Amino acid sequence: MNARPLRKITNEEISTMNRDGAVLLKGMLSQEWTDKLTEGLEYTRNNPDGMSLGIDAPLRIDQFPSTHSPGLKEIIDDSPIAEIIGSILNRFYMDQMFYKPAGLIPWSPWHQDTCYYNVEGHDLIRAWICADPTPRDASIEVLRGSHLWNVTYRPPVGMDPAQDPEGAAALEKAFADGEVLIGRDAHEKWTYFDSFLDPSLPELPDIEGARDSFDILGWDYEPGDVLLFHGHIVHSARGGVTLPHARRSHASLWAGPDVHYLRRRSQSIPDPLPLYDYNPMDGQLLSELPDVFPEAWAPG
Ligand SMILES: O=C(O)CCC(=O)C(=O)O
Repeated sequence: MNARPLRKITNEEISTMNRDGAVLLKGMLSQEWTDKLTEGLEYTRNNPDGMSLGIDAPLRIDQFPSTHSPGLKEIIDDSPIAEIIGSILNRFYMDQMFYKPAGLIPWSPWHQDTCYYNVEGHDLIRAWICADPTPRDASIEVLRGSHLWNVTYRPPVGMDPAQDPEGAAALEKAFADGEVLIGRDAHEKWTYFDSFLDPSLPELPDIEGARDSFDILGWDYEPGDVLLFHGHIVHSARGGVTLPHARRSHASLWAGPDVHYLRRRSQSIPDPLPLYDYNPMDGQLLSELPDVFPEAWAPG
């Protein structure tokens, strides 16, 4: 299948991405790639692993699905996504599936992605693609420009120290002792609830309660489009609407030159499995670990 996008990303789209922190690229992927995406997502849904959350629930989330779904691996390795991202950034970090069956579509709450991962840097971009037409009411919304806010918010997941002070104290100690809070074994069995709701991070404002006070961007999405958004941007996926078909999305995270490892107390998603062999140091660039994060695409 052709690894080239249907068209080139324009300079205006790159400027919009840099200014707003998100851009919807219309008509980038051929029908063959959308079919491959559907196949890959259905495979993931039918083959859950220890990190699958909400099997048969209205919101199913899988982590690193391309490590076991052949179709999604093709999407990461061979589809135009690498070139689209590569014209801006060039290392694949990880991917996720968000599967919402037909019927009442649940919300994915407002959050930033950076606080979930043991990485830091400005050159972090998410590519969100969907196998189904998705009206704005069920698709991603972002707070325009929030990728430039110099704040990391508390993720809306994890063990709350107010509920379990002893458990929290043990995690605080482990962190102070230099441990990675979510270990290698998480790749066998793990959910968001195994992470730590870091009390030192500020809570997100009540965005839904005061929508008019925020500059919110959203889009109607058609299969073949590629939504790019910055890893640090505040975003959510809307819900509460009824769709006659499923809303099956795949989000991959890509890193550029300044992205480095940073052990976080708020880590809510395991490190990529091969990274556990390297014991990376805080500040170590991902580009210094080319066996784990090879260049995904280069011009020419
Ligand atoms: O697709 C969704 O429902 C949520 C996606 C999301 O929040 C993300 O990719 O970070």
